[in-house]
Parts: sequence; C-alpha cells; structure tokens
Amino acid sequence: APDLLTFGETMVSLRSAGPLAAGGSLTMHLAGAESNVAVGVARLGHRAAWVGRVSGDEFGEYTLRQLRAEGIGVDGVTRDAERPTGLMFLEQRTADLTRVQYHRAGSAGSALDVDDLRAPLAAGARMLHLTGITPALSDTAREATRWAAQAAAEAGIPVCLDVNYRARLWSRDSAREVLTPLAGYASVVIASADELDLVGDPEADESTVVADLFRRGVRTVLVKLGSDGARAHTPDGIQQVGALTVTAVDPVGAGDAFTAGYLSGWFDGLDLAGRLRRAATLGAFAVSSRGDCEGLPRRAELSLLEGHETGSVL
Ligand code: ADP
Ligand code: KDG
Repeated sequence: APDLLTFGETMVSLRSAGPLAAGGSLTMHLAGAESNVAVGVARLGHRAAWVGRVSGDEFGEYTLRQLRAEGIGVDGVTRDAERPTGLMFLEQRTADLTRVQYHRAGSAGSALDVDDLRAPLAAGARMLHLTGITPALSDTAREATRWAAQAAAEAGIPVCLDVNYRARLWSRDSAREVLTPLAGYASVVIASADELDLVGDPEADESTVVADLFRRGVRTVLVKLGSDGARAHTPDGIQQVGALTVTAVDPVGAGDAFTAGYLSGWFDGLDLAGRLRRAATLGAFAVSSRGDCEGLPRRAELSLLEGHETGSVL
C-alpha cells in the first residue's frame, strides 16, 4: 500500500506571461491541488498514489505521463473517453496580479464517482489526503469525497483535509455546509486563516473553531499565514513556524507544497516542529519557483534552503 493516497481533479493549466487579451504564447503545466501534494510527497521518496478520472484526449495522456514521471501510482485512475480534460488559464495580468479562469464544468475529473475510489481505499494507505475542491465539482464528486472520508476513518486510515476554498466553484455558505461535517472525519485539518469559518461556526474566533474541531476528533489544525508562516494547534498547545526568506515569484501551489512537506515529515516520524519546518521549506520552494509543482525539491535538495533563516513569527 502507498504512504499517501489522494484523489481529485487534475487539470491542464495554460499559463500566459502577460495579459490574455493581448494573445501570445501559453505554456502547458499540470495543475490540481491533490496531485501537487502527491508530487511533493513522491519527490521526497515516499510512495504516493493519485486517483481520479482522466480524459481519453491528449491532455489526459499528458496528465498520466506527468504523474507517472513523478513516480506516482496511477493504477486507480479511470479513463473517461466521454468527457474532456478540465482546463485552467492562469493569466499573469501584471507582475503582481495573476487571474484564474476555469474551463472544467462537465470535465472528466468532475465526473469522479464513489465506485472510482472503492478499490484504492480497500488497498489502504498510511494517510488519505483530500481537499475541499473535490466536493465542489459535482454531486457525484461530493458524494465520493464524503464516502472516502468516512470509509478511511472507519478503516483507521487517518484523513488530512485541506479546506482549499475556491470562490469560482461555490459560495462560502455552500462550502461550509459540506466541509464542516467532512472535517469531522479528519485527523489533520489545514486551512488559511480566512478559511477556518468554513469548517465551523462562522461567528466564532480561531481558538473556538479549533476547540470544536478537537471535540469532533481532529488532532492537528494547521493555519497557513502566507509569508508569515503558519501555526499548528494540537491539544498540547500552539506551535508556530516562520516562513523562510526567499524571493517569491509565484504563489500558486504554496499551500499544496506546505501540505506535502507536513505529510512527508509525518511519514518520516518527525516531531511537530520538524513537520512544520519541512512544510515551511516546501512552501518556500514553491513560491520561489514558477509552476504549480515544478519547483518542489527532491530529498537531497531539501538542504538548499537551509540557512534561509525563518522570518518573523507572529
Ligand atoms: P495558500 O497557497 O494555500 O494560500 P500560503 O500562501 O499560506 O498558502 O502558503 C503556504 C506556506 O508557504 C506558508 O505557510 C509559508 O510557509 C510558505 N510561503 C507562502 N508565501 C511565502 C513567501 N512569500 N515566502 C516564503 N514562504 C512562503
Ligand atoms: O492549489 C493550486 C491549485 O489552485 C491549482 O493547482 C488548481 O486545483 C486547482 C484548483 O482547483 O484551483
């Protein structure tokens, strides 16, 4: 069985270096929060498997080829020749402003179904990772996500949930209705500070939401703070980690990298401080290289950012 099992929609991302309205070249990249995490974990030498529906088209071939090249297990992938690959455009509108457009409605990835997940889950894993993107894709994907979280929890497989709110896909109220019960199956919940209201009482402050998650069985809550680093809540207290000092050129994928680093540390049996340090290190690699996951380190490269002292802790 793999260390990490994850599932979701992997898309092809077409990136522009300037305004889309001006035309010019687009470059083709792999995108998808869950496969980004799988890439991060696999590059560090852990076994990762990704499950999802991949189109029969050329973009589907590209997706599978990229995942295989990273050493990610794709045995559980379902080919869906009826539906196209989900696409996204990432427009570098100005040096500071990127804009996202999705063309993913009705995609192969969004047709994910409970039956796609049965065999991979039965095969087991040390951790199941899922995100709040998948349940926003379709009714069947929502049910598949809920089913997988419940089945993993019942089988004793710890679940990691990254809230990953996507405003282009659903409203905050719809997300909260689905993600709050989903968090009850998780051991680890990862959120940005402005996403905590989607897994608990929207009127409550952070410590109250966290206390409620602990009551529901969550063991660790990681709150990502961008260039301020992150903090971890456990029943033993709060630990913080600063961001590493790097030149940020592309924020896309930082959160997924952070998650991959945290999970890698967990697979290696590191203590909380070690897991947070690795999470921050992968986040720093992600923001200081272009692409969703291209810049993620191999194990021997982890030391490249050693000595980039951590920035101020809140
Ligand atoms: P998300 O991409 O989900 O919004 P964040 O922006 O909070 O996530 O980034 C995740 C992690 O990546 C942060 O906790 C931090 O460790 C790292 N990170 C983010 N921005 C920077 C930055 N400018 N410099 C260094 N590290 C960063
Ligand atoms: O986390 C980075 C993602 O935003 C990107 O890879 C695409 O999964 C994606 C999404 O739904 O936005």
